[in-house]
Amino acid sequence: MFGNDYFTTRKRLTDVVVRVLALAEKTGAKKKPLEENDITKGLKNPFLFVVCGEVNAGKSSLLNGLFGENICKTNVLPETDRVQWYRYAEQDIDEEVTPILEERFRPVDFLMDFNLVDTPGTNSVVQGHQAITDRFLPVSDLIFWVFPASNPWGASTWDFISKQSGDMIEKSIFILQQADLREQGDLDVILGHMRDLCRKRIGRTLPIYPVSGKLAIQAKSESPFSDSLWRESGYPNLEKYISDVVTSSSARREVLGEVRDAAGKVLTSVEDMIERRTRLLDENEGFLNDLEKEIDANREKQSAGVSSKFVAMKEVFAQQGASSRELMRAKMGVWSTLKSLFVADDLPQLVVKDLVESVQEAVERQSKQDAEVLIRECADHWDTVKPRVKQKLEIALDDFDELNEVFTDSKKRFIRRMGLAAKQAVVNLKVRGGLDMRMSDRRAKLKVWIYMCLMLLLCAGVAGSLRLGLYPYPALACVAGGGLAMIIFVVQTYRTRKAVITSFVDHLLDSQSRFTDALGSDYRDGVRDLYIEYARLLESVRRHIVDAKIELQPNLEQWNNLFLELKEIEQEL
Ligand SMILES: Nc1nc2c(ncn2[C@@H]2O[C@H](COP(=O)(O)OP(=O)(O)O)[C@@H](O)[C@H]2O)c(=O)[nH]1
Ligand SMILES: [Mg+2]
Repeated sequence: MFGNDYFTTRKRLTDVVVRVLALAEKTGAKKKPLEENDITKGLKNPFLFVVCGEVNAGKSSLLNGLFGENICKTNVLPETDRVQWYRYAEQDIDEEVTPILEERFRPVDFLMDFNLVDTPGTNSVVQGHQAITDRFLPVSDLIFWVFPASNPWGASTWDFISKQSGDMIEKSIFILQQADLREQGDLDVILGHMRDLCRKRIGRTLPIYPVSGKLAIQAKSESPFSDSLWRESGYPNLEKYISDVVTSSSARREVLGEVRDAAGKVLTSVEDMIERRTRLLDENEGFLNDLEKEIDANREKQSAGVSSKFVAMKEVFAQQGASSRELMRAKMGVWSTLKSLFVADDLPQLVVKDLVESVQEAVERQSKQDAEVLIRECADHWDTVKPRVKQKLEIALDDFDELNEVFTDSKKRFIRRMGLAAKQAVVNLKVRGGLDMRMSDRRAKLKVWIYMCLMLLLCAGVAGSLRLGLYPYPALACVAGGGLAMIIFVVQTYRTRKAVITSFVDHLLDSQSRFTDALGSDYRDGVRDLYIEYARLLESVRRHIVDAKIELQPNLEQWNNLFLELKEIEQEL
């Protein structure tokens, strides 16, 4: 086919235009310059070739030879009086537009790119067809003036041509048809005369191609294609000329250039849109980061000053000191103490268990309150976040109350964490160890008096039963000694009880600040946990932004490709 370069570029440009429009649609960019005035339709406009000449000059045969299909009927008698306009359609349709113009639609592929106008003849008897021909000439890309080699001097064609304007002449060529009817020598003479006449009639010479439509049709119809006949027909030179016209047609190039420029403009607006969108997304991301920073700052604020939050612990410890004191007083009386000298004593364990339980309970109670306060803080903050997100990102966030459920678990976790931390902190205070030690010290001391008492009573028994010298005095003395030891035991029991209780309670009160300090890191972790849960509420917003960014990526790649392709097309043009 003629002008492959042109058609390849045009096809590429058409593809690019379709993709640029799709990308513009996707990015919301302006498509206007490409859609305006149906500029892209200009791309599809087929080339128009018009054939003029006398009846029987061989015009139809010329076209059949060129396009290799027997579309234009040929005849020794004028085939028709009408101007025939050959165009593409999916099936054969002949349509009489006026009594002298007929549209012939044919399912022949090359007609998509080339329309042909076959005229009946400059010397046709039918009036008015020249007016029709005149209508086509100005919009044509190439005009073939066909002369029969048998007699190229027919006045009607030469008259018609000399009436044409410079623009028409510019796109005209002469065809000396039926060249096979003449010897080469004759042809050379005829061509010389034609050039002279041409100069005379229109003031310049035009390219002249001596061809034989008959041989060209034969060459194409032979199987395999006959190269020698083809060369003999003179068509190769003519085809080359037509190809050059198609490829170098400045009007066509101009259309391609306009479409390319329009596509470039749309692409620029796509770039603007992508850039604007990227900037907006970056801004939104910054906005979201700021929100997250606010949340972080709130978290920091809430994590600080743990000790002040646990001032209530002071009371718990004081209370616990008092209740332990009661318990110890009750369990460290004379009888209990006496029993504890012989049977294992569980008092420290009881005291510590009681302590752990009440401290844990108190911390959990306090933590519950704290968690509620923290969640309320988050809710208040959320109330400020919602309208800002709505305004900036046009995303409607749920009410905090609807999200409150999210915090049920984290609240429980917070309380539990603090309870366990409290338990561990009490264990770390080592109250049990200290108490155990003091109790066993006490027992050791008290044991001495009890043993002494028992020994003396035993001695009294032995001395009494053996009636030793000075009877009964030694026995009585031993009894008295035993009694004294017993009295000392009782006194010591109370004295050491007081000492143990006092030191235990003092130790407890002293440890209180160490205790609250120990809770600090767990409290901070718990607060962080809650706030992580809170910040997670913004995840949908984050996802929204990330999705939009991901969506933007292929657009950017497409933009790049289209930009490069347009650059290449520009170079081809
Ligand atoms: N020998 C010869 N005859 C031709 C050639 N081209 C056309 N003819 C004959 O000339 C007559 C008119 O041809 P046609 O193409 O219909 O001419 P039109 O009236 O100008 O369209 C037909 O009988 C053709 O067979 C050719 O190249 N060589
Ligand atoms: Mg014809």
